[in-house]
Amino acid sequence: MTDLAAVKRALNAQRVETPSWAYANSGTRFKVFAQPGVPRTPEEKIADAAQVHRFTGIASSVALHIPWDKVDDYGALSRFATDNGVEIGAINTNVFQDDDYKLGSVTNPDPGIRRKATDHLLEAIDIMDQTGSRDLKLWFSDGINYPGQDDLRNRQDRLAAALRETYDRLGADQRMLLEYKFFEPAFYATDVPDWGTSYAHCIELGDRATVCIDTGHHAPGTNIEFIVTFLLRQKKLGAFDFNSRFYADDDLMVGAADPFQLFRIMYEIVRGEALDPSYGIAFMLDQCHNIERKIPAIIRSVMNVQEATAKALLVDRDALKRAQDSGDVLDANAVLMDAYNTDVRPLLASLREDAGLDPDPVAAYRRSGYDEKITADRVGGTQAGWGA
Ligand code: PSV
Ligand code: MN
Repeated sequence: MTDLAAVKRALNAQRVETPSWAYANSGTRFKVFAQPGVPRTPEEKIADAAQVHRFTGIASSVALHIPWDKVDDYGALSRFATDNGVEIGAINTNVFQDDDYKLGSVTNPDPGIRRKATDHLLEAIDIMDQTGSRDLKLWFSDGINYPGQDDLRNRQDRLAAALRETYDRLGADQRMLLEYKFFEPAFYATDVPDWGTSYAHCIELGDRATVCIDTGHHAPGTNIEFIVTFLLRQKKLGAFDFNSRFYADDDLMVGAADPFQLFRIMYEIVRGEALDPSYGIAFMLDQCHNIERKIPAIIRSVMNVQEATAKALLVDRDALKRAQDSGDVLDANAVLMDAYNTDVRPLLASLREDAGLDPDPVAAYRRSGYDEKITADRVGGTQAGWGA
């Protein structure tokens, strides 16, 4: 029997972090479609993130990407966020958009370029000090396109040296999240291609280095929930970048392509007792809304995570264990599927009502007039974009 009161408590405590760049214009390499009302400044991105929190009640922090969100006064930016009811979350670094990084950033054969890249990572820690952020998120586009282009093993040594210097600069309450991705932009070999590589570097670094799983960064068919449960067992899972994909790193709304996979991931989180924010996992979104309105899409994404979580919490774990222990394959699978096939929308609607929220966050956002207001107000200036 599932304890419904405990399920509700867990859902109320759940938090999802939204990414500043998802509020900006984005697209593919073929075309970026500009949308009316898109933020021009980091403050406007934070204001949009605050709307997602206002209607969902669980999106209380927003991740920044440096230099896309560079400002003169990060203390003031952090106060602006607090005044809007949200906090600054992870600081994402960017060592992939400078001409110098054509052959790599921290793994570049040129020591001068490696220095420049590492200095950027250290600068991001300064920003964490000023914003009170706990997490430094690292993703390296580093890799090579052709066999023989550079020495794979030397590149690992250069990576390890930069990570060590960065890790040693972290404060006692700060953490490093190392994200992996199997290809793109490098096509032959990527320097942090998979969870194993990230995990090995994190072990070498120390307790405060953990792996970030971006759900769009695996080869098709990869069993992501296995990675989740393995890393949890090793206490090395630090964060998610949630999104969904049909083909490559599509960055579509989480739960849109494969809600069953999201449920399986959240089940391993629940089974590992790792859902509560006190466990320390940052459940972040990393998405691009190229053709749909951004704020309601992000609200929908947060709801998709909530729905998958509610279903995972509804799994009758006693019944599941009994079936598993007795080797009843069909019953074990049925227990899991019963939870997955439960319509949790009424439960979440009533939870929102209890919290003083509208039961239908997307409809409430649409009625709020915010979309019309930003469309009318945000005229002139330069719209923020993924990469600007
Ligand atoms: C790389 O594809 C990535 O997932 C990293 O998290 C980047 O920082 C982010 O995308 C930018 O959108
Ligand atoms: Mn990511």
